Amino acid sequence: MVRDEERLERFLVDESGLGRFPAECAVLAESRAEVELVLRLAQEHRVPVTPRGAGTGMTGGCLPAKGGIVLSTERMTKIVEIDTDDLVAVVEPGVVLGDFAAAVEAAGLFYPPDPASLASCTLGGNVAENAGGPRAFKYGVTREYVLGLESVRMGGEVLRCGRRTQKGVVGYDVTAALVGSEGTFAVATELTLKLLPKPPAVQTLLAVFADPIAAGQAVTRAIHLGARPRALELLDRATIDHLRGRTPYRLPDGAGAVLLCELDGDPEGLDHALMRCAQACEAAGAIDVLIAQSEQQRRDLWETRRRANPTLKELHRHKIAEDVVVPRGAMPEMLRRIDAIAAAADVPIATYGHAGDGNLHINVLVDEEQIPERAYGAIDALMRATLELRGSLAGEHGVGLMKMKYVPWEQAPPLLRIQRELKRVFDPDDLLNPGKIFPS
Ligand code: 2HG
Ligand code: ZN
Repeated sequence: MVRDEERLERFLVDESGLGRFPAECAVLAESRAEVELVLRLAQEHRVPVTPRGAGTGMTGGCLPAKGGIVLSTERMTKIVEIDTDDLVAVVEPGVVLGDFAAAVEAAGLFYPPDPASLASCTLGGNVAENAGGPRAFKYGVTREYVLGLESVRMGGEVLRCGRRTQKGVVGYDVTAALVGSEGTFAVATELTLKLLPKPPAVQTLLAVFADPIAAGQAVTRAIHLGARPRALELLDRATIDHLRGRTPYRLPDGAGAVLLCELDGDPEGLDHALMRCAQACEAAGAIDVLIAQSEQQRRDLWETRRRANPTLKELHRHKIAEDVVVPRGAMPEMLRRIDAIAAAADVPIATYGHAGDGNLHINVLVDEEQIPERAYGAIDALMRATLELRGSLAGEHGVGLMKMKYVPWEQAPPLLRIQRELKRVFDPDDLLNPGKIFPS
């Protein structure tokens, strides 16, 4: 248990920029038995508990909003098994995603979810937030890979749900409900994950555009041509300008937007598919299309993409990160509206993200000490535009504390009520990660 003020500090913050939330202590559980004990004692003494993975979350999901105990699973780092016949892995929640992906790859298999923080985020956190990432375009998000869970409810009861098989329809899909519940239902102590065979070959291209709207149109064209990239990532001019000179891959001067497109599959079909994507980009007005020439160049391109979030953060006092998702066809219109909103509110905005999914990370950048009212106004306008275009307010970063205000904008009272009732089924006294997702 950590009580010492200095050592406790890192358990009180995350990557949301919401600041520090005080708590009594952090418990670093090393086993399911310890998680059970904490949740039993906390229930008996009515102490709030906030579960936590690596703290890389972007919306405050792991911040101890009501104080009490932070329950970290970062020390539960066992990869219990990787079964190459069943295509299943069993892991503890504290395993770092990047370490897991490497172990899976060493066994000749593939685990697709790849949030940008993969070098430090944990699988437990990925499950709690239903993390996405660039490869979600072809392979889907974390939920698609969680076959079964062992978790502990507030009070200490162990709940096993799901299965080890690829299919199964017995009862309600409680596993799916736990994934993405942001640590408000139960604390996962063991995850049974689905694996895939490793794709034999991968190719990556970078298309350069005069503006992000043309890049958005290229996405639609590529899909119409039947191309099925595993990732289609967009960076707008503001993001590119921030990254220039700070990343391993030198992004082209004067680019108004770039699309990073990656395909995988059999080597024979891949060249053809790559050409189709290149043609779609050219037809949408690409100024240049560059194909990664080596594994090193491919890695540099991805490292450059993954630096978008940390670089914008380093260079501005505040970075208010939105994570909206719109239907794919509405993306060019959403990009137009982002420009209009930035101009009207007179705030700089940098946009990048998972264009193939219509999932845009829109970052309002503020250098003043106090975030001005017009920045909040711009966020409200972005949320309104998203809903008008039949989108959703959060694509992959969760609601946590940060987007709570907007949940009733998207969801009607009957849906909100049934979700509150569901929360009470798992945690009747509202002690597990209280004060999250739904405004009181
Ligand atoms: C991204 O697309 C991510 O860069 C940033 O959504 C957040 O990986 C993360 O934790
Ligand atoms: Zn993302």
